[in-house]
Amino acid sequence: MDIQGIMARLEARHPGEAEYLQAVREVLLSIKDVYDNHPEFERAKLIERLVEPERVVVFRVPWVDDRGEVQVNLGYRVQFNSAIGPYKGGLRFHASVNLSILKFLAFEQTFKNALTTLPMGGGKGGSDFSPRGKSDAEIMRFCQAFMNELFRYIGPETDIPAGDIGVGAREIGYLFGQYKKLTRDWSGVLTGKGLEYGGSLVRPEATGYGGLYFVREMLADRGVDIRGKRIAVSGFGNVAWGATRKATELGAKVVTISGPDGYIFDEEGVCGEKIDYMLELRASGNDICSPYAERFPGSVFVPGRRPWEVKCDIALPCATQNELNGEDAQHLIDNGVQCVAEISNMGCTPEAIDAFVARKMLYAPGKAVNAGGVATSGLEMSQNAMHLSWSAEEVDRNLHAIMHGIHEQCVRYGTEPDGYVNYMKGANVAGFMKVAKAMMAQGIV
Ligand code: 2IT
Repeated sequence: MDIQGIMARLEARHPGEAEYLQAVREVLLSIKDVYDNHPEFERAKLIERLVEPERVVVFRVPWVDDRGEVQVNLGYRVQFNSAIGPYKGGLRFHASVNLSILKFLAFEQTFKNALTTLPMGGGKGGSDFSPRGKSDAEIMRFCQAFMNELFRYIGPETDIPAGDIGVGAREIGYLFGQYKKLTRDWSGVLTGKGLEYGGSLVRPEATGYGGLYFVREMLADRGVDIRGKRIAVSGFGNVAWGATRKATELGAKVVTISGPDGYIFDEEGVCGEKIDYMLELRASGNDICSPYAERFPGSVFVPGRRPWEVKCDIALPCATQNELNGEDAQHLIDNGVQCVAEISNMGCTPEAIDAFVARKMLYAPGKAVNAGGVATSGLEMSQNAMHLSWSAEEVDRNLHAIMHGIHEQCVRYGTEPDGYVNYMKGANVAGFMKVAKAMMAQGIV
């Protein structure tokens, strides 16, 4: 595989799409050897097809704010790959959203979904709409306006969106209501729904819980117990919340959470009512974590900085892409970190990953670690299709088994001759091989 040539052509065709190009480069570097062992892939121009989305829909979203002013945002749905199932992936509402970010997320989602073993293709969507400071009525009107266009492109067997940054249970409810009104169809077209209308138990917790199940297996492989470990978490949203809950339940101590305004250092641990308070912080719509320090006097707010300067055994990026760079990696390494696992998508920059892998440290990428979220969305789809709902124990048992299976795939495809498990390589190769075989079987489409 001529990685340089492929990347040069992609850069010329999609100039400035930095996150997308970063995600593609990482996967190509990981799969090169396997790919080169399959000349039939080259003849079928498999990579050239795989790196381009099957379809991208971009649309305007006009809505009226509380002052009566008309606002215009952009809406997107990137339908990246449907080789192994209908497009599946979240919607992100954030001021930073652009095509590059959604293409990287949809590309990653394709391999992540393959790793879950469930029949789901890769997609992602969203808008540059910022929920920060918006009223509930504004959120509802925006969601309705967004669905007024999106509904044409999605369906329970076509494309099933869910939440991501800025899209939680409330937004999914408004989106679902509008889809149903427009189509007169009650269907499992979105996941992350409320429990009263087809949602699945454990879906809110699933990304964080699955992440911790995965981390526990990574540590266990090296004979290390998670109990008593100090964990640095970033973010304070749904993913950080689930991760903090499960980490605490497993006997570890979470000493940080963070927001765009800085981070909270809590030596006593983010536990008990403090974890519930994360939900309140989130619901405030303010996108800041600083109020935590006023509420819990034992903790300290460190403005304008990231939590990776704190001494910890395990670092769990749970906020957004590229939130842990080479310098942060060096701080963590100097402070003796043992394990870094991305629960956010592409949480580490390539420089940070290189630093961890060069030292043969425990490092695992988002597409493996955070796959529990979308996997549980897949379980929600199954329940909707069967018109029944499973108990929390049943869903959690399935989630557990899926995360165990992903860990196994990473070990199988990522173990190097000296025994080091390169989780990035393992996840990329395992995910790629499944999608590649499905694409080969389906011809040039
Ligand atoms: O990044 C992700 O995997 C998600 N935001 C969840 C996607 C889903 O369809 O549940």
